[in-house]
Amino acid sequence: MTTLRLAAAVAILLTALPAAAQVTVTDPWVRGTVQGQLATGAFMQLKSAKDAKLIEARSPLAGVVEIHEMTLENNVMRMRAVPALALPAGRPVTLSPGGYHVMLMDLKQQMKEGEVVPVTLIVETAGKRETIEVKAAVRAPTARNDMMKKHGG
Ligand SMILES: [Cu+2]
Repeated sequence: MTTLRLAAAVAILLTALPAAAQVTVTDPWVRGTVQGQLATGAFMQLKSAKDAKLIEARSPLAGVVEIHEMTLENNVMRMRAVPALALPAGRPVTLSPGGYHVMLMDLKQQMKEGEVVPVTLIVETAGKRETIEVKAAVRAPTARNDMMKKHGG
């Protein structure tokens, strides 16, 4: 079992390395939470050298992580999970409050301003998967918190 896991880890490492420079992540941050709040969003700008898509995100501090999209439907902002977020070659894609975001749910601890949240992004380019480790800084839980209410968290 250990050997298998090691082999898997090496395989992931080998597939990740050649593509490591393909996607750049700028200004990653996480909205801070108040005590007892179970969900928040992670935001950043992604730019891929080649056509790619963000297919998955993970964090050790969240039990469930999804890629979400916010849309205006009948004058009401709604968010929903999307299976993937397209990253067109050379074009920056912004994850921001009110738009796409990485939803961190089932939070294991309070997100305090100034702390750093590790987030792993899985990006697929031409069938190959790349793992990107991101360190997102926690910012104040103020402003435009309305998106959180829709999750009941
Ligand atoms: Cu969301």
